[in-house]
Amino acid sequence: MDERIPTFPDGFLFGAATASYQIEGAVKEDGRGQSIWDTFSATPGKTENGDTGEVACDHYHRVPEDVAIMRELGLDAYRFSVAWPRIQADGTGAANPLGLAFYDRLVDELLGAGIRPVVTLYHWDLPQALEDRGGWRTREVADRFADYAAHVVGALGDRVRNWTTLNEPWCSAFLGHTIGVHAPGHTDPMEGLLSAHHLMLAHGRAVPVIREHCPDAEVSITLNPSQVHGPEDATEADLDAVRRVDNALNGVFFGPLFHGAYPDGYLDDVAHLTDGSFVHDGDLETISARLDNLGVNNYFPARVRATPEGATPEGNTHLLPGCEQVDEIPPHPPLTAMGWEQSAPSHRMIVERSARECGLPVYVTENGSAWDDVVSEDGAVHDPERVDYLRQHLAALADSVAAGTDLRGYFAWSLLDNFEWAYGYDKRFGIVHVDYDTQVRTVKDSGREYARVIAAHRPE
Ligand code: PNW
Repeated sequence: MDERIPTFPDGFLFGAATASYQIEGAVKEDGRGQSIWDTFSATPGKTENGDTGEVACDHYHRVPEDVAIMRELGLDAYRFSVAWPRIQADGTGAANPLGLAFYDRLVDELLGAGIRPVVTLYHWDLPQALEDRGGWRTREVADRFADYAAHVVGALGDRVRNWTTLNEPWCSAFLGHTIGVHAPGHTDPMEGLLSAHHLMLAHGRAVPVIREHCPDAEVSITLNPSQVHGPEDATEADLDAVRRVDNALNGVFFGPLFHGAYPDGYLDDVAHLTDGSFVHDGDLETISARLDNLGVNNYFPARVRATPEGATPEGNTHLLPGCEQVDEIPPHPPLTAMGWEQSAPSHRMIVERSARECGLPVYVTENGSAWDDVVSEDGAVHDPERVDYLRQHLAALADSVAAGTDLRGYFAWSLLDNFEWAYGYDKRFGIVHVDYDTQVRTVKDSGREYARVIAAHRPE
């Protein structure tokens, strides 16, 4: 194993990330309303073992302890998300002071520990009441999101400068509305497209609102672009499959956000679903509002080919609009516990591509891997695979920065083992282990390794 410490320039931000529904628990406390993930996870068959976020890591009651762990690791920054239904139980109207007070305490605790808060406004917990009115399938939700943003930034904008509108709108739109494995669990290609557009519209409406309430804000969005690989001996049909999947995963967001238009050919590839009339005059101007940086989450690359004539498509990618004749092909080993390929070179490629597309500074806002971790007899959690994954990915990113990529920071996913959505608590991504019976936290070997990298960047 390569034990050299990767070197990043001065000021490079080392952080860790979480999301509200995955760690907070306390779903009925202090006036929190129901979210689409409460509904989805309570629906039989939707999550592994019927797991829900009802208790999760009980972070809602453990802020001082969790911030102390961050301090012990030496983190510069902590990326967390605000639960919309804590601020507006039904997604509209006045802000709930008790909901705001929780994030207020969290921010103060972080600042007291010298840790920069990096706040995401939406990491998938839409108020159920808005879902009942059509959720992301409707344009109206964009205005609701801008109002919600005003409440949160109005309350925290005097202390928080780093604001991210949405986490991974691709997942909200297409895992939630087309593939159906995330809340609200629908399986309609057109719903995915509409939702993607309305998510971007919500983002675009929120950007000026954030700036108004926090004039020195650094505003961003976090995407989950994926490097798309074809087979080694790609035919022309395979290359067209790669192009289509690249549009369906990446271009569908890069285009409107950074180029003011859907990518060339995309609306043609989805013409069997829509005439494009969901794009209203002015939408693309709203969506392409100027940002200060881009967040990139990446875990694994996509590998696809054209489905052979007459065959049934393999995998889920063929469900995506415009990708109907596409096969997923096997990932290259070794795989993580998620079955995901571990490719640091692909990670570097997609970070560089993202930087070119947006023309802005980039942060890796999530990256990490899941393994079947256990606390061993010595009381430690030995996770050599995660240590190796971390080293490989940091090394690839350090090389990229040295080659001129404007990458400003890295956030490990995740600070804590947590509720891994449809996979429930089976899949552990933390650099800190959580015992869900006792809520005891144990820093894993990977957490210690990350701390070692961070410490090496501190002045003597
Ligand atoms: C991200 N995919 O989700 C999320 O931002 C996190 O909340 C999550 O815990 C983490 O990655 C690990 O899964 C993704 O299937 C979920 O392509 C699924 C996919 C990508 C990202």
